[in-house]
Amino acid sequence: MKDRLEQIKAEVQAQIIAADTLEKLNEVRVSALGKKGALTEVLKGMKNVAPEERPKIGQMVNETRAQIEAMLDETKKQMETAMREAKMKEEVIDVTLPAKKNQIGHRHPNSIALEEVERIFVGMGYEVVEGPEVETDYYNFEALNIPKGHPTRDEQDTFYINDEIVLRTQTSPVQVRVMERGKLPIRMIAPGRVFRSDEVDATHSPSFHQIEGMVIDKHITFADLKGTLQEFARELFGKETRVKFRPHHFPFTEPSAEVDVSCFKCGGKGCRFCKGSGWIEILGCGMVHPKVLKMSGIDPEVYSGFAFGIGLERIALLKYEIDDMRLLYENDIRFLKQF
Ligand code: 2U9
Repeated sequence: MKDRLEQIKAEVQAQIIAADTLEKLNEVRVSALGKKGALTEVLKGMKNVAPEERPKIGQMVNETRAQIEAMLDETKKQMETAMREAKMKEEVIDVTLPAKKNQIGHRHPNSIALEEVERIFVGMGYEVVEGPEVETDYYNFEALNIPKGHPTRDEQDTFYINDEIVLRTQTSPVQVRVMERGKLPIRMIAPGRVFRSDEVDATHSPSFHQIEGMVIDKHITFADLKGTLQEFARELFGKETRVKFRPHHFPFTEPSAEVDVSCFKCGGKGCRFCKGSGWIEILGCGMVHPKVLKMSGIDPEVYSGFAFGIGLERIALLKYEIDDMRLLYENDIRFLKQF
């Protein structure tokens, strides 16, 4: 019996040495001392031992159990100490190392330009309204006097979800929705992302941003439009800025115009920036077409209004003298940090 106990002790000791994790050590404890363990087997065999031998054998089993428990406890303690030391070593902080610099983001030139434009119009009493980027054909085209087959549908070719659902080509649908609400007068700007199926180059992108504006009230005239945009241009490009309205055509406004500002680099004398002309084109505008008013439930005999559209990227490129629109979409922090 003594030999058997010595044998068990040796086997368990070997298992303890082989155990390299706390989990494995615990498995050794269970297999050695548990209900189905080797020592319990020995105790179960006591019934075959002569009664006078039993106390002695019982004592030997208890001693072996105590020795095994001591080995297990000692090994567990050593393992825990080793693990703690390894963790401390791993997590050691070298206070002499230079601190990591926090990378702070930067506002995008588009955002800076948009905030500037919003500030100017909010200062004139305009409301900022947003709307969906995925629109129906009706709101994006029909309600703006661009029926199916109209040539403007080619210029503003877009991405079709299906025959009736499109990615908006302009933010004008936002104005249509506001007009339909029927609450007049209206004085609003609608900034947001728009889409056109254009190839990417230095001045085009299939996704860009616009800020459109609209005023509708009784007795609104082209003079109101001129005064408003003149004031806007002065605020954005400087007090000396002059504006020039060139006749143009849009299906949703009549009459329509494109607006140039005097070059803020040379004051209008002509330089490389304005390609020698002294003028820079910044936006399109016009009086809201009576058909457009009528379609959204506004009586053109009583109310009139003006509207304008500005390409946000164009403003950002001009203001910050960036010569390639693609830079605005690359999110290179070295570029963005300059503004
Ligand atoms: C309604 C009625 C009229 C919005 C307008 C323009 C002129 C215009 C261009 C500017 C640069 C588009 O991003 S761009 O290429 N836009 O020239 N937009 S008038 O007129 C409206 C809008 C809504 C109900």
